[in-house]
Amino acid sequence: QSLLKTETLGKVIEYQESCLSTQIIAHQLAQEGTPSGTVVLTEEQTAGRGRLARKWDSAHGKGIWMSVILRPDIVPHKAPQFTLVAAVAVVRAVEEVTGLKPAIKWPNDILLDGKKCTGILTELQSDADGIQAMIIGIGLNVNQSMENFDESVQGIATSLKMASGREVNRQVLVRSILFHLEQYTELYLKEGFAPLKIIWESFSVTIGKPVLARMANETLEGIAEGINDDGVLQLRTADGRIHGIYSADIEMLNR
Ligand code: BT5
Repeated sequence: QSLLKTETLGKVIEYQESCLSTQIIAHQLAQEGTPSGTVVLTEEQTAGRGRLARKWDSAHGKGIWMSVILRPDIVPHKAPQFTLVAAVAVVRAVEEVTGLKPAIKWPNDILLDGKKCTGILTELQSDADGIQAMIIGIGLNVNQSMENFDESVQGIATSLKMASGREVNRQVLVRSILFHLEQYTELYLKEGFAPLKIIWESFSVTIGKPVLARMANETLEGIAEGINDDGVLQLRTADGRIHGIYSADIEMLNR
């Protein structure tokens, strides 16, 4: 903690050896009024979660399983932008600490060699007055070998160690992620999403490519033209129409 180079992020740290999910702990702490910047860390999650109640495989001692509580003064529909802000912070930290060059797949995946090394999950506590707390969950595979992953993700997941061939120090990484997350959050609150959009697009593998966007009730195929100033994916279908995609699973089509 004393080694952190941040003003507010990580001034309060809740660490547990094992838990169901750092998101659950973060929600509780947020409700109890914990300050903005509180960080929850664990070695192991027994019920780590992704979007839509999907499972997040969180092997003991092998990854960064972290939730960050922020209380930004923004309207709820801007919250998904924070998933993109957090993704940029993680990519910068991974580059800085390991020299690897990860790519971002809209909205919440970070890839190395085409496989997923990080997932981000942004959840909200809001009421009539607006956002009370935003809980940004970051799951980063660090020191797993293939056999540390659940069989169900062995074909699609990778870790920093698998990509670089070296063990990576998780404390150094956490420090770097929190530093960049604080810097980018400040930039966002001062200047809006526009400058972050440019940085985000420079790391993106989605933009300019043919993709399938799977949503709750339809699937669209098209070219991912870019993201707009709200972080909404702009998908151009064969008929030339542009669709704004707020939430979807994206499959890259290699054609
Ligand atoms: C995500 O969901 O990618 C968000 C994951 C967020 C995890 C963090 S860990 C700290 C905090 N506490 C939590 O409980 N959660 C957050 P989604 O886009 O829905 O992707 C989920 C899918 O990713 C799963 O259905 C699997 O296919 C795949 N997956 C699961 N575990 C994985 C892993 N360790 N590495 C790579 N892929 C994984």
